[in-house]
Amino acid sequence: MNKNGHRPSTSLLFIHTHTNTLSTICLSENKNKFGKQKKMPNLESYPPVFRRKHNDFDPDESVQDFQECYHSDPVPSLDLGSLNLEKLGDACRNWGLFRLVSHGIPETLMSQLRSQANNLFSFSFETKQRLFTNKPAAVSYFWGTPALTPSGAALARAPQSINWVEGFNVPLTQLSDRNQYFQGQQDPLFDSFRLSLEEYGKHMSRIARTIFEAMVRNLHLDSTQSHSDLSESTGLVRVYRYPKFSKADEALGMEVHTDSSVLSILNEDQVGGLEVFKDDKWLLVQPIPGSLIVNLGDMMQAISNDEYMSVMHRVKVNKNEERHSVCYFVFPGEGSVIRSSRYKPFTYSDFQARVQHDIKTLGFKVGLQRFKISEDA
Ligand SMILES: O=C(O)CCC(=O)C(=O)O
Ligand SMILES: [Fe+2]
Repeated sequence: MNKNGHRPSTSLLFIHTHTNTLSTICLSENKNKFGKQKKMPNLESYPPVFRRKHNDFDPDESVQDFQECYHSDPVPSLDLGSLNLEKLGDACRNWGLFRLVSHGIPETLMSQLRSQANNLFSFSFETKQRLFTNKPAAVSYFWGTPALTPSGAALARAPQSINWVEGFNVPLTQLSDRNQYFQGQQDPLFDSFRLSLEEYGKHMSRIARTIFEAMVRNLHLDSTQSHSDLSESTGLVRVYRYPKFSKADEALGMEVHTDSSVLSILNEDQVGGLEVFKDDKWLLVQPIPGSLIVNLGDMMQAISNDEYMSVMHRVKVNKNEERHSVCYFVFPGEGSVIRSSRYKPFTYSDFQARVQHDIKTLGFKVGLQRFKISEDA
């Protein structure tokens, strides 16, 4: 026991005999499994519907809170510094998702961005709504659904269950316009967040373009024609906070979906919760510090003529920890027509309009099926 009456954290190493992989079992008291001190939740920062159900916070709950932290999982891992085309092709065909290492983003920038976003989330719900909802601001605030209109407002939709998430939607194009971005907010947090996003956005554009060009080579597509199938000027970032929820089995942080983008690049904290649908099963993608997760979206599946797949995924909520992630999305250039032998020619705007219509009327996205040549859409 230390002078506060707490037993110090303990960390034990185990070798899994069946896989020969190394895991750390983290045992801790009054700290979560990643060594962060547990804090009382700032309830007024949550949307009211999350507040009511949120919580049963029990400071002693961590006494039994130990977790296995795996250091490997079967998700393919690619090294951006020496991108192996064959490995990339396999990951895109069989998984539609891969882990990316040696991507060149300083770990300090990745964690700084998440922590600045967390500070923004800690504003009261009412403040977030007042500052970022239904205003012609570049940044918008949403909760309960990730489905947004092109201007960033939550999309009214046919009844469905709520997604256990809140987020900020940040288009990256006008980041240098300080006033437009945060409507002249004086708090230095807004400006430091904007500057980090600017820096982060440059890395995202570089990574997306490098991966996309490698995919074009792997698919033997005409590189001139494909160039506008990905346009960095469409890049946007969403930062998410997934509240913890004691009845984690009864809710999803984000419902089952495929992304509509060409590529999505995820930077998550160490809580975990992202699952992919692989071989008819849901598989938890283990968070690995410093790595990114790249998802292929519907546009990439269409560009590849269905050779690559846009992967189905979802986010589970955690009963002990809230989770934070930052996701970058990039799309085809405005007016760029996607042509392939399996789909009617369409632009991303056509696709987005169809998705929005389906969500409003049916409550869910139908997606690429709407554009398949054989289908009466
Ligand atoms: O937060 C995550 O892990 C995934 C988010 C996601 O799937 C999305 O924004 O489309
Ligand atoms: Fe997604």
